[in-house]
Amino acid sequence: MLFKNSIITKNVIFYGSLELLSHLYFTIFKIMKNPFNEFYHVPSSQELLDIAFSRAMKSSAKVSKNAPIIIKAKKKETMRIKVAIKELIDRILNIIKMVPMLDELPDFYRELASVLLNTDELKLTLGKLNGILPVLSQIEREHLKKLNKIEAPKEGDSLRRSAFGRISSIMNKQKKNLVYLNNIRGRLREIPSIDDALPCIVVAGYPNVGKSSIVKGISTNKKIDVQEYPFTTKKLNLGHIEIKRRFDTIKLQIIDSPGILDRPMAKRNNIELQAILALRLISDLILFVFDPTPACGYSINSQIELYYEIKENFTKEGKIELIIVFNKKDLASSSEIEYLKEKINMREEPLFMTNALTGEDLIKIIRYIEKRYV
Ligand SMILES: Nc1nc2c(ncn2[C@@H]2O[C@H](COP(=O)(O)OP(=O)(O)OP(=O)(O)O)[C@@H](O)[C@H]2O)c(=O)[nH]1
Ligand SMILES: [Mg+2]
Repeated sequence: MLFKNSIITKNVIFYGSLELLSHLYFTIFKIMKNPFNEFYHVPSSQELLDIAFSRAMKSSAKVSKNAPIIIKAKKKETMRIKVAIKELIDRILNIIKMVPMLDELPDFYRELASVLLNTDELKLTLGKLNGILPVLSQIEREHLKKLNKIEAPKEGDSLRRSAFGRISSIMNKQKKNLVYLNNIRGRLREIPSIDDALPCIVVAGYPNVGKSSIVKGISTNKKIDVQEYPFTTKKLNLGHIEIKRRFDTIKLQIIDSPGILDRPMAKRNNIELQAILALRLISDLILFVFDPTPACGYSINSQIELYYEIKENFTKEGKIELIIVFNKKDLASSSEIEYLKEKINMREEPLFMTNALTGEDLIKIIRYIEKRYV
């Protein structure tokens, strides 16, 4: 039966002999569209039951007018049971198919998914959902067999009721699984669609230093949330910078990432790990933001440690440029600035001192980026 191995079947469709499909698959994911974009709303078990039963009750069997009443009853109830079960099986299969195969996704999406959710739990949930399909078929077979032997129309009615009862109890046991899928859907769909063909700037740093204010100020994304407390940004926000040239326009991607604390990787939470993933897997240029003042609530020495960690681990031995921004220049004293400069060995490198609150000097970052990419 097809659905018995529906998860596996899906694999075969993508990776089997259907070369055209797999080609299409890789073409789509080469530009790294969020593969969860087509993970649509997952209905609740009650919604699924309501649809299935209402379609079943509206269905009509083809039966001649003159047929004996018992034949009419058999056909009518057979049709109702068949329609209800088919409706449920089709919809459950659709739900399973909507969830991309995590193991086959591009690194960025696969790793981000495993940060955002427990992938074993997801696989288990899909397995459980898949597991009820043969049970539903079994209910259909059993009841159709019994329907064949009825001697009065009333018996047909009660057989159908008994089938619907069993279907309901099976579906109700899936309540939690369906709710779970709908919840993770919300998280996964928030992952930005990164275009692999466009450069990607990742803005990183300690929490509350002004990363979001900077991205909001220099990109097209004006919806980014800025607040006075740390860890306001809990996910990756994508914005764009458009550079007009004489005959065309270049589009760059810029990612506002959550704050990262200076601590061992194993201790970092799922919010920080999203920023680490963006730095490791999609950055072409890193904008490291410092707050040289105590305003962000974290010590400058911790920020310096983080800076060195990022420089050592995510610049691919200098292949990825790291730009330094000293934000909150309106609050910073000259001794704070000098201390920071000395600690990070600032000599020739471009240094941007900004006030992202007013937008002052953000234009200098834009000019630098323009020069670099034009
Ligand atoms: N005085 C001053 N305040 C700033 C400046 N830039 C940002 N802020 C303020 O600092 C606070 C934090 O700004 P955000 O842009 O949310 O900082 P963030 O680094 O994105 O913070 P998280 O998302 O929590 O990591 C907000 O209250 C901003 O208004 C600046 O240049 N000067
Ligand atoms: Mg932020």
